[in-house]
Amino acid sequence: MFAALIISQALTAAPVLPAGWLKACATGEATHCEVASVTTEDLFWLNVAVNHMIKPKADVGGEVESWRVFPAEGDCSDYTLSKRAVLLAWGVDPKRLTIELGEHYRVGQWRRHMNLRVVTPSGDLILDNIQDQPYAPAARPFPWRAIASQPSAGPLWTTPED
Ligand SMILES: [Ca+2]
Repeated sequence: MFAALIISQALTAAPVLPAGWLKACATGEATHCEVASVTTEDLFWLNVAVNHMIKPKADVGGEVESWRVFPAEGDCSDYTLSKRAVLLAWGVDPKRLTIELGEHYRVGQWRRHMNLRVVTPSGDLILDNIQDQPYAPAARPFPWRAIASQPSAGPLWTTPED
């Protein structure tokens, strides 16, 4: 209930994170985007902003999966890369950011999905385009089976631990 209230406010309130600034920072068109620190509240607002800036659209079947930063329309990979790009522009340590590639069980079948996992002082949080509220790995909204993960500052791709 509380989370639903926050999300409702987020969608009706004046933008805390201007969309143009987020996009410019992520694409390198704006410089000096670093912030002193990134709180869990900042992660929430970032997740809300990006989730509502990109119009949901699945990749066309049969084509190579496209991963883009702030396209007008896109899917989970595009939301994930866009959030990651903003956090890197904000100066977040790349070691705190992991792209999670896996499958979640939703609407009766396993579906390929991608999230951004962020290490915070109070534990990991996952930024997902499925919902605006970031969540802990133990509180995933759908059953999840991991395929691989890409720590920004680590090996290219690894088999995740969970
Ligand atoms: Ca994609």
